[in-house]
Amino acid sequence: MANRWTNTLRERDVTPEGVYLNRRQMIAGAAGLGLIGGAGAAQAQDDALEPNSWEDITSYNNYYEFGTDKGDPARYADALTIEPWSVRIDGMVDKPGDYAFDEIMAKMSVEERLYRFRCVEAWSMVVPWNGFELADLLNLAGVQSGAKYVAFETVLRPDEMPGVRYPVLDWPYVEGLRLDEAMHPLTIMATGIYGRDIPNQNGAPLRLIVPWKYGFKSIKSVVRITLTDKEPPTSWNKANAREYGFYSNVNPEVDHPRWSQATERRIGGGLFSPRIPTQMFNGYGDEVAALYEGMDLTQKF
Ligand SMILES: Nc1nc2c(c(=O)[nH]1)N[C@H]1C(S)=C(S)[C@@H](COP(=O)(O)O)O[C@H]1N2
Ligand SMILES: [Mo]
Repeated sequence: MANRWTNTLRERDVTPEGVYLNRRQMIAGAAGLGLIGGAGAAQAQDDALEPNSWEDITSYNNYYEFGTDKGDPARYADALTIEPWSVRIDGMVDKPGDYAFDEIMAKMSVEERLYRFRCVEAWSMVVPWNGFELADLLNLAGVQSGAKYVAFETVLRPDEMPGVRYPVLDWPYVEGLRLDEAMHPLTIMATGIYGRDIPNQNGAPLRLIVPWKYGFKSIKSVVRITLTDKEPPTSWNKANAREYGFYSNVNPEVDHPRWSQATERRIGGGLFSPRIPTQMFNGYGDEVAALYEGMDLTQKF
């Protein structure tokens, strides 16, 4: 059960903007409401966690397969065919195979997670995701004892993705996590936002969300998940290893070689709103710092 982490969720945020909950995400809203007032309510909030508007979240995006302008994904991602969809889960699992999206959804319990989201470019948002814990999906496939890492891959469809004709990245977009990071209860596969199906520009029909890491770790439109015993290659690290490490935990003390990571610009705050301090592990240190005990985070960045 996920209610250990309800400190990330507040009642008034469950259905802001009066959005209609559709069937697929309905469970999410219900689960969310059921979880209110649990242990998390007592936990102090470091900030108000005001969610960004649907408009902000769905119009200011990074999804380079559709272009590098922040408006490109909203402009072009509708062309992506998301039905039917399946995720190949392979490598070191007991039950490798193609898992149909609808079958996955029938087995997973979707809930609302209100998370900070911090891009390595030093802007941020707060997003009310709907999703399920990645651990539940991995357990469905049966992780074998030798597995140490999880590799992820985004769909690659040149006919539907105008951005992939440019060699900005080595397509398909790939990402990876250490197994303990992937199994952490904060790590989810998001399938909705504000109780609605996740829009294509945000990574439909399902994308990874790792709230304590820079946004580029949260790979979109996942078609393959591979359990492995070797650290998998990741797109931004392949593009520039000096600037983007495998871990990419949000860390205000480790600057990007070309800019400071000490502060961030919260999207939606207006042109003259002050920058806000960036928090270690994006504010999730109580939950995740133990994963990195004894590691030098300036070297393993
Ligand atoms: N496949 C894929 N996943 C991706 C990206 C991308 O270009 N392609 N961009 C990443 C980056 S840099 C960020 S900040 C987030 C943006 O997510 P959002 O558009 O939902 O805010 O998606 C991440 N996942
Ligand atoms: Mo990003």
